[in-house]
Amino acid sequence: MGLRPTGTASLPELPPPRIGNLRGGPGWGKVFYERVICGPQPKGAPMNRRSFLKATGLSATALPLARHLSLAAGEPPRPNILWIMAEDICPDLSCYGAKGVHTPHLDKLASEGVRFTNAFTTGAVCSASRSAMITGFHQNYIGAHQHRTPKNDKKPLPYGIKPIPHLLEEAGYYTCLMDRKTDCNFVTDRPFFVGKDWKERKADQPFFAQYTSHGTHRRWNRDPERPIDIKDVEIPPYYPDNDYVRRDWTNGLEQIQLMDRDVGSLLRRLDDEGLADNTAVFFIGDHGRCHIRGKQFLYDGGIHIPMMMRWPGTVQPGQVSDDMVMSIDICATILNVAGVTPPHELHGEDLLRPNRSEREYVFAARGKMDSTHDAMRAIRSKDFKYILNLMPERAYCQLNEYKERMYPMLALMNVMNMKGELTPEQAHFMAAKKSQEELYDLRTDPHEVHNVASAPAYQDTKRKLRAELEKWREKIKDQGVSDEFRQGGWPSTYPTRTLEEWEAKVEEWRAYLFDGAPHPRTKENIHGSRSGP
Ligand SMILES: [Ca+2]
Repeated sequence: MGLRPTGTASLPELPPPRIGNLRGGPGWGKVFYERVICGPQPKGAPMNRRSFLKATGLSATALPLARHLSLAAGEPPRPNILWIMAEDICPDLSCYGAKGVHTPHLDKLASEGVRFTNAFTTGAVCSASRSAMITGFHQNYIGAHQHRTPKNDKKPLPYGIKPIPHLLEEAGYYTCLMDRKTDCNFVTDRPFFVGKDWKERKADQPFFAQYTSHGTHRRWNRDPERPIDIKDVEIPPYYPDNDYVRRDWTNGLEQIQLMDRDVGSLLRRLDDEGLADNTAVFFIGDHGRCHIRGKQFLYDGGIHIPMMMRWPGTVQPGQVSDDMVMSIDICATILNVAGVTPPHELHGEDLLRPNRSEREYVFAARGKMDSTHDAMRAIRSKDFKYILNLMPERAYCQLNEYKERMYPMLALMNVMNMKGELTPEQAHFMAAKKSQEELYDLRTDPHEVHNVASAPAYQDTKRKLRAELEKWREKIKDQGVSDEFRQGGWPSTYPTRTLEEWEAKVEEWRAYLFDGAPHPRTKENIHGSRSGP
């Protein structure tokens, strides 16, 4: 596929059903399995399904068949699965080394299993990322990449793909959504989940529960129990370092502390009910942080997430993995835990798979955000990030009502940019247009502020990454950008306000951040846009 910004709205032809077992494909190594999974089992540890099969000599490939059989006398129960998500969060937890924040419950969870330091979502906003995560497929492949697709425009999943709660339900699991959020850009013939709480399951029925801790989505609450001093946090260099920015940043970290306690309560319930030993727990962010240049964009602030997994008796505790993993890997892994084979091979990889090879690249895409039209694609290795801007003619900070209503830093950075007070690294994101290509050398530029796409020394690297990105775009049947999409959406006029208007917004935010004033209006109508979430 070339870089032509054209495409149609129709989905591609149906691919052939996958034949055979998910675990049988080529290209897998044994690195992860040996290093992270299946460490020595503690003496006297409870035997779960996997260790039972291991002990009895059954191969892992026996798992999918076993789901059709009734449990024999003495066979251990199938593991429960608890998938915990936090909204809008990068790895800003103390176990990841984030400054100022204290997250003992998630730190403990990480210490009891494996913590991934290079985990990324495939999208940078709720519905696109969650559509991918609940199916195991990149969101563009399933036509679910536009946030938010209007209700009447949502289509069923193509190719016979099913959301994983349906696959687990069909395998006998009790599935429950313990909050109210699924937020996907497709429709299904029945709700994703059967119930609301694992306590409603039948006796001896395993459960698959999903819970999102929503507080980390703006607006944030302060943490009176453990307030954080703004002097104790670390501000990325792409933001101005002043008290206004530090206060906003710190408020986000205090909300993360509240989320940590929320997750701690849920984990304590597993303990109290005697379920922890036979429950695989996943914790993940649904995409990056809700700050300017984070959520909605493909820099690490938008796609780098915390991710951890605990499964007593199977996943060795105290592990830290720097493997390149994606949020959609959780789907394949959960299906493995449950012993379920999906009808088509997922884009995500089963992290528990023996002989799994280490992935070199992860990929992400950005499409419509509410009614803000833009399109980006990204490939990331441990050393480099390449971003292809399919609509470089639009500003990064073109109108998006959500950001205008919710991000104090957007107002401040607009003012500082108009006054020429930003550093070049900070001003980059406030430009009226984008470069078509962005390349960052993460070895020397982990904050992605020095675009080296035009530097002679990086041309070979850029060509290689661009070629790999194009291969991926073909794989996901990327439809690119249609002329209609390019011209549509909210007004692309930039800047979105005058200096005086932005200065007035800064004062509103300053009163909110420092003086306890109410949150600025959240329903204002900007340039004729409609209010969107
Ligand atoms: Ca979210």
